[in-house]
Amino acid sequence: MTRRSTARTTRRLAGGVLLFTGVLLTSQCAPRSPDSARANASDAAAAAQKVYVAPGDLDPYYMFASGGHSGQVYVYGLPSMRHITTIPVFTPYPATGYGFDDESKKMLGNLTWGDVHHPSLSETNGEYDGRWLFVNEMNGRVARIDLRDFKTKQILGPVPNVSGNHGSAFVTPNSEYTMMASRFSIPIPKGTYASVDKYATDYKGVVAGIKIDPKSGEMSVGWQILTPPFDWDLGDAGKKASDGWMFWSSYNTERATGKLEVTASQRDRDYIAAVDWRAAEKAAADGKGTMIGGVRVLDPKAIPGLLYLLPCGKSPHGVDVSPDGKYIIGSGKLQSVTVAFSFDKIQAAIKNKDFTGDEDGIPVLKYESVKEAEVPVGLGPLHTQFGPDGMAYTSLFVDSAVASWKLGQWQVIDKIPVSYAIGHLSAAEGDTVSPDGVFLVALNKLSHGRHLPVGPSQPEASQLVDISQEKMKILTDAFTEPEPHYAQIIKADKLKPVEVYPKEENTHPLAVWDVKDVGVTRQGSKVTVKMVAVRSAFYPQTFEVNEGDTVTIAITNIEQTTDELHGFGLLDYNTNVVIDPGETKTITFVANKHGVFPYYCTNFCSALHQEMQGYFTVKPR
Ligand code: CUK
Ligand code: CUA
Repeated sequence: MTRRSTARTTRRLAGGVLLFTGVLLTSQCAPRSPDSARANASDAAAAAQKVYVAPGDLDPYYMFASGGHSGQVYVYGLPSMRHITTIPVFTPYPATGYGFDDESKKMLGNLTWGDVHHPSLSETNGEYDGRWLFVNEMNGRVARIDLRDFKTKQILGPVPNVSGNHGSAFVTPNSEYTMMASRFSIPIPKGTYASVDKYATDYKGVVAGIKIDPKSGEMSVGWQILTPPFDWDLGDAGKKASDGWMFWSSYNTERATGKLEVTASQRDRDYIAAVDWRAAEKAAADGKGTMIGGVRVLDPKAIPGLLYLLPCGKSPHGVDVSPDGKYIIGSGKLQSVTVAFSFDKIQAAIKNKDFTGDEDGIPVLKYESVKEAEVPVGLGPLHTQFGPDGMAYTSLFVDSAVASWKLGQWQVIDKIPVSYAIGHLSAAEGDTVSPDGVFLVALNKLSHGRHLPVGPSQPEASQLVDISQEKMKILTDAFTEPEPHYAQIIKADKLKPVEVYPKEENTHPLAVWDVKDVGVTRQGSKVTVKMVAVRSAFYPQTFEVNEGDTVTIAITNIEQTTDELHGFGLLDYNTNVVIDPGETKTITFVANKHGVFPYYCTNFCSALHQEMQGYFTVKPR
């Protein structure tokens, strides 16, 4: 049924494209308003047709959007732009009990916030394979979400030596690595003191490869490369022609401190780092480098061939590799062009030692030798995404617009204003080796009153753009919690999430599947409660401990029916977990106050959901 409705939606969309073309032709002589909200009625009808997903139909795409400093990932359907679910990653989320049960609490550690920037879907041969979603976070962490159940399964870090992990979590074309880089240089290892006056010499940057296990997706710290104290910004993995390389943009190559908006904007060009990650992998495997903070750190001065610098003007932000891997697009946010570097030319320059100098022993390639073209996209270019047939789309922060252009022709084809102040943009399968085109989402930084007023704390705006025609067109607005940085859009039929956890897969040592097996056991002051949740009761319905006991409650939801979730809210003990069908979750706490504490099901589950309750009694010492 799922597949049929997806096919139906896709067909209907194709119809919408035809209708849209007709409207374009007939509306050409009408005066064009820059504000799509005031577009004429037929334009609006055509746009509505393209985003409408009828009741019961399914969107043909998922969009995974970063939740910025909310620490979460938001899941949207495209083109409807409906928010479908939230995946808690770095922040507790009572709606699903994340951060309350023992396992997720342990994953979060001492940090209850994270700043998510770049979701990165796992890839096979440069195509999204629908297995995992990796997301980075500024406190030096990367998380893995399993797309089989849309749950966070691993949080790696804080990784030693990496301070402000922004240039992450871009994965390589066969998910060999997810990338990491330090936005803020510090003296390493962490904990080392050096006065800020010593910034240029004693502070260090790091770019790193985090190894991904090809079977399990489990991440482990791979290798790190020591760099001068530049601020590493964005990254992207090489693919096809440039497979085996990683790229990161930088700013503050001035190595300045103080008011960076002035001090770090002095040079005409900063750098893009080009890293031969297979060489780094080999050097690490050969035991080169030194252990710093428990990680193998490679010094590019001592190990030539690891790292080269491409000059890129000015204070570049995004660096994006074209679908064929032949071009590396660097966008200098303080200029009006985006630069395409040729991977072939980079290789030739390396071979011919076509260098203009070095930075702490790292060769700087000659700009004129590696540059393929400068594309006059407009003011404040940030990020580039790709469509089929060499189409490229660059976000323009200062212009508040998206420019489309073509690889190889290096000419702007169209430009569309967005509302307002665009950061990233995301195109359907837009950084795979075979982008879909069709849709692009502008992830704007300011919503600027385009929604019902909600007070000073305003959401951000995302706008769906039709890129199926040469002339781009805004179709609809949607809003998101702060702060959408990057997002990725994947064909919906690549994901086949489970709807219940099959009973036979539940290997939790405290799971019980029969109400006969529930009960309370005690070992000294440690109490273990094995509990079952099933419509519409908890078993046991009451249990008792002594004040001061350490209590572990293991709750198994023995339902095998779709959507039959149960919650366990325990009053006065700051506890709410939600247990999915077939899942076992544990909560451990000290019963540090005596009295009678009701617990109840927080997730509406049946007509008798309200009756699903019990009492936890704590006898005074
Ligand atoms: S960054 Cu936010 S607009 Cu963190 Cu990828 Cu460019
Ligand atoms: Cu179980 Cu409500």
